[in-house]
Amino acid sequence: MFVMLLVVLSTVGLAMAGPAITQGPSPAYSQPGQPTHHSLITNLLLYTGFNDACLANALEACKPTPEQHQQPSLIQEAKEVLKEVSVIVNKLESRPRHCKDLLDSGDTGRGLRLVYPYPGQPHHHVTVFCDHTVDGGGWTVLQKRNNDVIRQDFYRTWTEYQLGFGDLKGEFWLGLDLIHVLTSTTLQQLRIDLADYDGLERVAKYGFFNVGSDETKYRMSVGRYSGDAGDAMENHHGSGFSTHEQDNDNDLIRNCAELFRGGWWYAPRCHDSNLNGYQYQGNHPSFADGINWNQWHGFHYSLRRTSMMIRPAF
Ligand SMILES: [Ca+2]
Repeated sequence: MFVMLLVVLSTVGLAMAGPAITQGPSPAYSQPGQPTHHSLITNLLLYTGFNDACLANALEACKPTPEQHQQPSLIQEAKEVLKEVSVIVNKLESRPRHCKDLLDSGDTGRGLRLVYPYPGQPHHHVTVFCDHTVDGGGWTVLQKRNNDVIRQDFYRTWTEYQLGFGDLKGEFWLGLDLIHVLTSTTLQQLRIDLADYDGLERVAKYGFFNVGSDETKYRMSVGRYSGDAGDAMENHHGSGFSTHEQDNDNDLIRNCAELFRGGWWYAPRCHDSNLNGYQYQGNHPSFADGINWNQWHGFHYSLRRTSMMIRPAF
C-alpha cells in the first residue's frame, strides 16, 4: 500500500512538474522588448547576463505541444487515484486496535470482538474479549479465571503462555505475544478484579502496565496502584515471565513456577500474587500454589474469580 501511495504521489509530482518546467512564455516576452513582468527565473537569467529578446525566443521555442496541453486531465486523474488511495488508507487506519477504539465508535456490552492491534499489519486481526460494562468500559481482557463447571488447566508450557490458551468465553490467558503488542503501542492501565467464595469482591487498579517482548522474557512493568485489594503486583514489577520449564524468576534456589504451579512474573521472592495458580476452591493447606492474592486472602486461599484487563491510559 505504501509503495502504491509513493507511485501515485510520484505520478502527481511529475504531472504537476511537467507544465511548470515547460511553461510557455509569459506575457512579458510574447513581444520582445516589451517587458511588463518578470518571474523569479527570468529575473535571475537577466541578472546573469541574458537579455529580454534572447529569453523571449528561448521561451517561445519551449511552448508546450498539444500533447502536453492534455496534462491537466492527467493531473486530475492522478488526483482522483490519490483520493481513492487516501480513502482506503483512512479506512484501514480507523480499524479498531483494541476494545477502547470499539467503545469510542459506539460499541457497548461485553463479548468477543475483532481488533487489529498489529502496527503496520492492517489486515492482521485477532479475537479478544471486550468489556464495556465495568468502570467506563473499553477494557480488553487479558486473563480470566472462574469456577464454571469446565475449568482450564493453567499449569502450561512457555509456548502456551506465549500464544495464549483457554476459552475466551470462559477461562483463558490471552497470550504474552499479544499482551506485549497491546501494551507497547500506547500507555495502558491495568484493572484486576477479584472475587472470593463468600461473594466479596476487590479491585486493584494500576496507572501503567507494560509487558516487554520475548527478548526480555516478557518483562513486566506495573505501578501507580489504587483500589481495595491491596497491592500484590508491586513485588512483581520488573520481573520476567516464568513457566515450569522456563525459570526466569531470579530465585537462585527455587523454580517458582514449578513450586507454585503457575505461569507468572515470578519475582526473586517468588510472588505476592499467583493468579494463574491451581484452582483450589477457597482455603487450601498447601502454601501459595492456589489462585492467591496475598494482600487480600493470604497464601492459603484460592480465589473464585479473577480477571485482568487493560485500557489506554489516555
Ligand atoms: Ca529460579
